[in-house]
Amino acid sequence: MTKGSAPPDSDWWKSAVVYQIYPRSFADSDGDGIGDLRGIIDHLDHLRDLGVDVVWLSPVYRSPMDDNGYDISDYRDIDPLFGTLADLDELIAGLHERGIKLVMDLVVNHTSDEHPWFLDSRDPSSDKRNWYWWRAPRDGRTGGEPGAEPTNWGSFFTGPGWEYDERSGEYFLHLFSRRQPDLNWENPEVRAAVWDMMRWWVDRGIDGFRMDVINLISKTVPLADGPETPGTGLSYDPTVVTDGPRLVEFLGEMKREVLDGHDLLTVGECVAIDVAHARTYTDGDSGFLSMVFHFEHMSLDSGPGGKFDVRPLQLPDLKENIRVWQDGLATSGWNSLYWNNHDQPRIVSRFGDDSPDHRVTSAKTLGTVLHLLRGTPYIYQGEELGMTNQSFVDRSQFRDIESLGWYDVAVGAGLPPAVALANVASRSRDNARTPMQWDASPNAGFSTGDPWLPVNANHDVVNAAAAWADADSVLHHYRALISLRHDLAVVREGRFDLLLPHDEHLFCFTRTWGDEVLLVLANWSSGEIPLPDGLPNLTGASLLLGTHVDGGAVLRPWESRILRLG
Ligand code: TEU
Repeated sequence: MTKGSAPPDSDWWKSAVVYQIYPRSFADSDGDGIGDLRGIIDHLDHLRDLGVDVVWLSPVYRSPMDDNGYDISDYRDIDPLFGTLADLDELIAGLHERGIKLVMDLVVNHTSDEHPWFLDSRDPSSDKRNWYWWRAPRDGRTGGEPGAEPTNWGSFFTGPGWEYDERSGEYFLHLFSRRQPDLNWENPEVRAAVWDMMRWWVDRGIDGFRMDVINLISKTVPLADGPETPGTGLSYDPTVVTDGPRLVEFLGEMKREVLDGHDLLTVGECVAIDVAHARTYTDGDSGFLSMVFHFEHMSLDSGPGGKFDVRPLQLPDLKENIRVWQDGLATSGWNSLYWNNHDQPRIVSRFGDDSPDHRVTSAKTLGTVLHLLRGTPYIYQGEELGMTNQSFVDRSQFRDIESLGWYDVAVGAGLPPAVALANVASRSRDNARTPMQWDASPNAGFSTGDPWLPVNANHDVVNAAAAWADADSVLHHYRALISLRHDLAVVREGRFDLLLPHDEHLFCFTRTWGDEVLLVLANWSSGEIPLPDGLPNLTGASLLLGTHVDGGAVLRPWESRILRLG
């Protein structure tokens, strides 16, 4: 089945591969050091030739950029940093010409504090006051004093989730930065305004929505304190604000008001979600979304202190988590599959081995394991090149509000700066946001100006031009993985069965579709491993794709094989 030949069906995204673009860091066409829409338009053939079916575009809307665009001040316009609506229309046309669909980012749990809705809402007598969460200080406390916040909810970016407004003597809720006030979805006017905006984009020709922290939009009313996180005086327990009592109702309304009848890809980013909720939201008959993003596999290498409480990954933990989601959504719902995005460090540096000896092989093997799972794979820009983490050696190099927030609070609480720096350096979102590496020229072909974040020094080796020219590159391996999904029903639909669950270095599983069985063998270490007992009979097996051409009884460091069993 070649791309786009399948009959139009509402589940088209089950055979699709999605490519995420973080516009600020993809390609800069006007030399201001910040990526833009024309830069993306200039590189559409890279996406066509890679073979992806969908582009997910992180926000390009008008924004004061407090959180790089996830703080929107006008949902129906493009920020001049990124271009114009005409550029966006040209991007939609250019993608569609190449058989690629466009999914836009929908950020409606919160707006920017510069959005007219919020500017109006600041006035207590405004009819927009109830479009946000305004509350009086905690009983018996004076506004602005520590502990006077209406609830003890912590922000995802560290610190209290409430900001005091002197003028009105009340607080407003912000689960992210204080410049990202949360919308009050209890208010039907808010929902109607969001549906109208979404329809406006659908009418403009887009093919779907990636919905930012969508399982935060329903808060439990009355708002109440959550369980305190030890040593913080705040509650960072995300389940206090996730999967609220009216979320299913709101998603049902969204489906009726916007999604029905449009064959859109809809993926909900869902903090702290579990399999059961994911099944409810994505069930093919009774659900509302095509799929969700969960974070469980992204927190297996961090401790109770959260994302920056860095711990080594235990491979059996990862295998078990993937089995839980593969089995959990095997008969109802659908999985999204990702290692990378604009909020996570580079996977080859995190789960793989980014040393010169093993970077390419481990990047290929990480791709093999992810793309041979059942679900819709997401490739984050640069993942197809095996891009690595940046080497951050000083606080001043970070730009990410989450990283800087955590660093300052951690050091303020007594963590030695060197330890805080090391933790942030390995997990910062800025690792994902260094400029795309197009070639070996000074700014990696990203910009003729001064990039907003420095280009990774290894761009002399790790870049698209070199990858296209090297048949054995990570990029050509990803092209082959994408073709396997397009061509083989067993890859798209086959049942997943994990093998050797407790093995600490091997990740092996089968996919079965009718009498076709694929076996995936992956050495998740930088050492050689002999093929273990407990594998299916390999007699007559044929190699569909591997990191090494010749088989043999030993798996080389980070080697992986996709075998069709005889
Ligand atoms: O991310 C939500 C979210 O939970 C992450 O920010 C999380 O805190 C962490 O970085 C992931 O481990 C979404 C967007 O993807 C992110 O870029 C925004 O900053 C955030 O929402 C607020 O809009």
